Amino acid sequence: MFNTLLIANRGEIACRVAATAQRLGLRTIAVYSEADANARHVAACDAAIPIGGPEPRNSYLRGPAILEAAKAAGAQAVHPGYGFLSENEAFAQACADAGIVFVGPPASAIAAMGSKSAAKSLMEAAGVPLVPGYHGENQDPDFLQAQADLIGYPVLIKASAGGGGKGMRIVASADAFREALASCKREAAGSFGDDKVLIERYLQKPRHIEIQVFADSHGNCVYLFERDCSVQRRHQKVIEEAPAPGMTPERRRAMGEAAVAAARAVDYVGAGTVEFIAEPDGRFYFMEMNTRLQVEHPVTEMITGHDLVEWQLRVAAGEPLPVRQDDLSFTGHAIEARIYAENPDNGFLPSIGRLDVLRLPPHVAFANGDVRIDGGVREGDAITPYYDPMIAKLIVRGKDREQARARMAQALGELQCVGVQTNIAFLRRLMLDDAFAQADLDTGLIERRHDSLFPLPMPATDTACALAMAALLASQGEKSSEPHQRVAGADPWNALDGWRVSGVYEKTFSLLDRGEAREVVLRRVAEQWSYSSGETVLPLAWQTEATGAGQYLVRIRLGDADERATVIVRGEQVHVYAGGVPTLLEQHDPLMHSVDESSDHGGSLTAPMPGKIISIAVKAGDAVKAGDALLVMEAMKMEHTIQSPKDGTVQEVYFAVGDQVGDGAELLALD
Ligand code: MV4
Repeated sequence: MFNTLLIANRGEIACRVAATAQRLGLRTIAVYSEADANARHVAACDAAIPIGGPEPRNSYLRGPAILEAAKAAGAQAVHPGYGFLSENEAFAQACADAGIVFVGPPASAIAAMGSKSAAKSLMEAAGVPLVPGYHGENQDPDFLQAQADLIGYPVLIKASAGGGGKGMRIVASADAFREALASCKREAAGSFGDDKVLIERYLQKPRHIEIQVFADSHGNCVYLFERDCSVQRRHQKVIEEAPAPGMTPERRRAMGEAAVAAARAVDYVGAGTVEFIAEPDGRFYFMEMNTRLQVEHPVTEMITGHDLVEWQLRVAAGEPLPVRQDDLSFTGHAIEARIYAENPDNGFLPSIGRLDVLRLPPHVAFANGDVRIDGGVREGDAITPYYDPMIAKLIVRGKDREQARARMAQALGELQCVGVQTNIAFLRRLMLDDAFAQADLDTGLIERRHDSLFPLPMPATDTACALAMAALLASQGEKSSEPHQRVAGADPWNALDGWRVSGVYEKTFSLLDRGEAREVVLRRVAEQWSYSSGETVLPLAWQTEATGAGQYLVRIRLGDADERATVIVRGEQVHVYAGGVPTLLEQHDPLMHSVDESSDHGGSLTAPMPGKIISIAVKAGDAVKAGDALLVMEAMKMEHTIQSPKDGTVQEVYFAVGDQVGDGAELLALD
């Protein structure tokens, strides 16, 4: 085994790799960009080397600078993580040429899987099942049309050099083929510099099932079963699980053996994933091979009990695989949810900002090995526009899918994250969704279930309002409704304005709930407290305990119901974490500004992050309504729709399709 490992990545995967490397006694070297000088992965490693500016192309994508860092640090090996240089053939080769071990497959295997059509030919020769179609050299439109007619419609035209859903066209019938072909070739030439396409039968309700494979440099290759990653949104995985629901032992073996054949066909070494697309009846076809460790590898680790990063390091050091196929088995069920700083109610736009509060397991219940968190950021860190806005991966295990799903829903309900918007509540709804619960999985699940996954926001409950009120009282020195628990010597009534001193004490709290004003009133008549909001009047008792700056553990009895919550008061915001559903309320001074004003975004609209304009839906003079799509930006490999914040008329659009825009750039003017 080597003694020094350079980790050519950042965030959770860099932390993940560092943890295993350190357990094995290796010295770990981080590299970092200017944006990451104080990042968690830098702190996690034994030493760190700066490699350039915040943009990936100036740092984490600079192969030569990273190799120099490895040499300077005396590292014998480089782990590329995922993304960045992990599937970069030139970097893998440059490492090999420099005598430094690239923890991944040989450059030749990366190259062999890089082209879709070449990979399909290799797989065909290796006996791996392919979607019926044509992936040859002949690109004559008449010939391709004839192939499509033979396959039968609908067909899918795919750019050979494409990936991640780019450069694909569904063609429903023969008369639409020519135009779709021309358009797909135009996009492929523009996006990939290569207009070669292939034609496949289009599968209508596909599942994404992938097989984890592992090969060593001694000719051994095994599969570690499957992961189901069907729950995706715009080709971004949202939930991954293992094993795949409904998988039979026979099909598991057939897919595993096909995946091993695929790996062997390219002389694979290390961790790899063979992706299949599966039909509802279980038939499966090779899609592509990812020549790296994947984001979702923890679900495989949870059910097999093997540390895949340890295997990677051992294999890279020339050791044989620790087990043979027959030694491998799995137990239970694991689910991973990707927790992102993004806003599900606005096209999943990344939410940039500081993570003021981040409470992840093990503070949640059952943190006993059945819950795992792979995180890349700490409380107080910033989510920047430069990198993928993933906060953490939450992975849970249960004895079966039902238990894992219930635990995931519970754990998601207990996460506390203040400062940026997150997809946590969305993920929890997904866990509780009927189609997901019944494992009715396919790549269209999120769209199909849109109405139940994006419910109209409900008004805050009286319980949540009372909990918020109790925390606000605590922040003003009124810790409990029990008189004897008041701080000795302090006169709480002085701390509170708005009390009437005539036997009846009364205080009104003006709150904003989803932008709407809501008044809740606390009253005391004799020794009896009450909460009222609208028509509701209920007896109230409360008890609080400060657990951090602006953070309270609150217990209330409202009517005859007991409830407890963590409440975080941050500026005007009051975050109530109770009963699995977080509620955000805001303190609102009705004299300071009207509700209308506070929801008015003014006349301009700015870019929420740096990126490229890829389409514009409006022009000067167009009337738009709040929520209308105005333009689409691409940033961090994802598309983001910019919506109108209000009804109005477009005055001017300042950019054109293809323009690069900076963070905060004014995009258009609305009257
Ligand atoms: C397909 C398909 C249906 N039929 N191929 C999308 C990304 C690319 N790697 C392969 N993809 C697909 N190929 C045929 N013949 C549907 C998809 C597809 C998809 C595949 C896996 C996971 C999510 C997906 C979402 C939309 C479309």
